[in-house]
Amino acid sequence: MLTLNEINEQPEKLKAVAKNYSKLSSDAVKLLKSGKFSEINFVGCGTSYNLSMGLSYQFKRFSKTPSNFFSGSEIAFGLTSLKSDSLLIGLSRSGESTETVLAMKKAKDEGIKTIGVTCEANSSITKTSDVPVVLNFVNERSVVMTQSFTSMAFFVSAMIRDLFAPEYLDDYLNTIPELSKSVLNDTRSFFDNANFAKFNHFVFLGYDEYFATSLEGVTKVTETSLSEVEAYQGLEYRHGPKSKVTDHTFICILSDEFLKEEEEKLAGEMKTLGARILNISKSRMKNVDNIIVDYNKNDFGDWFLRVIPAQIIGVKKAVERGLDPDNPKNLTKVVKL
Ligand code: F1P
Repeated sequence: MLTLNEINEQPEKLKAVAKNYSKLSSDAVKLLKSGKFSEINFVGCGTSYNLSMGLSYQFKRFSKTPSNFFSGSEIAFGLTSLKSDSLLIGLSRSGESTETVLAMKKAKDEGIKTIGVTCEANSSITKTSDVPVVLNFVNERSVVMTQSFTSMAFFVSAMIRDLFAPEYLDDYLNTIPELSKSVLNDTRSFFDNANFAKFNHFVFLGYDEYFATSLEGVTKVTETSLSEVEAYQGLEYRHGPKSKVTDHTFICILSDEFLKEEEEKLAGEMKTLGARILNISKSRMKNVDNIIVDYNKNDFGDWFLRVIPAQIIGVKKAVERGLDPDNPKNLTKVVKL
């Protein structure tokens, strides 16, 4: 199965990102360091929109420069306009999603500096970027984005450290690929042993970058298994959405060190409502299942690794429902208008 193979290849792809990082990043880092940009904004579609959101949160966590994230259509069709002294970073696996390419072209036509991050050499986005970055060792054949998401997320998250916390860069480049191996192994063994067939309602909860990860969880589980799936900031779940909790509900809490205690209380409440709870975090939660992402800092730098359980849930559920994750319903690999 293509999609599952590409999920399993993520550790080696992340290793390739780390190995090629300095070559891939040098022109982009030079441009980012060269000018005083009023804002650094991110743009993408679908999974690449979730990617843009997570990267904007990471950027804001390390830099005082404002940052926003947009879907391609917001910029392409004039819903929002960008400051002329800002810089736009476009994310696109294919480099061909019409809205993202249009957004980048619009920005460039307005004299806004652009960096395009893609997996496809000579794609349209590379033509509308002052600095194109091509991860040409990521050649996903699936419609569903998995290793392209984590590889592009890792590359730009590393660049953010390069710019604002260079003392962390080497450790980050070495840690993340290793960490992805244990997250993948722990995820596989968890779901191989979990009685999973009874769950048909999935919820992903997280804040900031982990909210972007939760939205990516919605995209993955939707695209592959057509299940009922939703995402919220953790404690928001009490404000209405929890009304749908039954004993067919599977809740993944991507807990963080700021809200951990409150998230643990929430987990307990949802468990009494019948849900099964999986905490995906650096520290354990009591009385629920845990997948520990043993990341050594509180800077949300493991945000894209936490999508791996969602990737596996989607594929497992799809197979169980007789669906083919390699041919997701209604979807094409690239959306062109
Ligand atoms: C964006 C995207 C994917 C989605 C599907 C259609 O692609 O929306 O996220 O899974 O493949 O295209 P891209 O702009 O990152 O190539």
